[in-house]
Amino acid sequence: MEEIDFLSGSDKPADVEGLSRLYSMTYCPFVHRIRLILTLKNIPHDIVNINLKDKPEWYLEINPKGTVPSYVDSNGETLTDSIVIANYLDEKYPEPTLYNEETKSRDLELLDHYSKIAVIFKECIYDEDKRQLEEIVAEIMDYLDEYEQELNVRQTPFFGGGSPGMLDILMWPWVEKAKALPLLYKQAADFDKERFPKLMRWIIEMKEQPFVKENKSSYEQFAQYMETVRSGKPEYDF
Ligand SMILES: N[C@@H](CCC(=O)N[C@@H](CS)C(=O)NCC(=O)O)C(=O)O
Repeated sequence: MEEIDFLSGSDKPADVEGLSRLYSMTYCPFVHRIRLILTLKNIPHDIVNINLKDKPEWYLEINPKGTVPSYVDSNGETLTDSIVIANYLDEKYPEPTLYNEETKSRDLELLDHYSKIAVIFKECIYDEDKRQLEEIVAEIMDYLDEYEQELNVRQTPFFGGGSPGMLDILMWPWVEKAKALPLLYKQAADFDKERFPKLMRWIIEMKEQPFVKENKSSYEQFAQYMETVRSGKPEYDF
């Protein structure tokens, strides 16, 4: 079902007995968060892609905000917003658990701060940030200092400890897509790898995780997709 993009005028695809459903859009980083969790926790589900430019009417009954991701559990419970869905899945499917009690409150704080990076990223990909990319990357690096320091304090490869936890997973989609920025800006920008030795190691370790590999998306295709969005005619297939 995943290949089709459902748009206005389409019929809602029938629910599959016993399966939960993720409403998705292939290039959405917020959806990517949930796909990572569904894979890691081995949760049976199907995926329905929504055309966000021309949304099906029935989708607004599931999520009146019209955003993806939305998650409809096999028991009919409906959740919207990636962090709400992520926390719900972690409670319902505790294996592996994604929070450590000792670090949970700091994780939530860091997650909250991370939304600043997500906002900058969004403004960049929609061509709303007219600064030079070098300046934008400098600002992102300033935000990332806190994460480098945190890995130094924790002395573990992941924020979650010896294996990825909630913060690692919820941060990842933007890291994986970061190389799209120079393509979209057609400008180079130096990321100071020496300033972030722990984060650079973290990226290598994250890339090695089977659930990350399974959901890997190409930043080149993401950039191509964003070019089509900027031109007003989003295309989902390359
Ligand atoms: N806070 C939401 C943000 C979701 C979001 O912005 N999704 C975008 C796609 S990446 C979307 O659905 N945009 C369509 C729209 O806003 O109409 C979350 O964490 O799930």
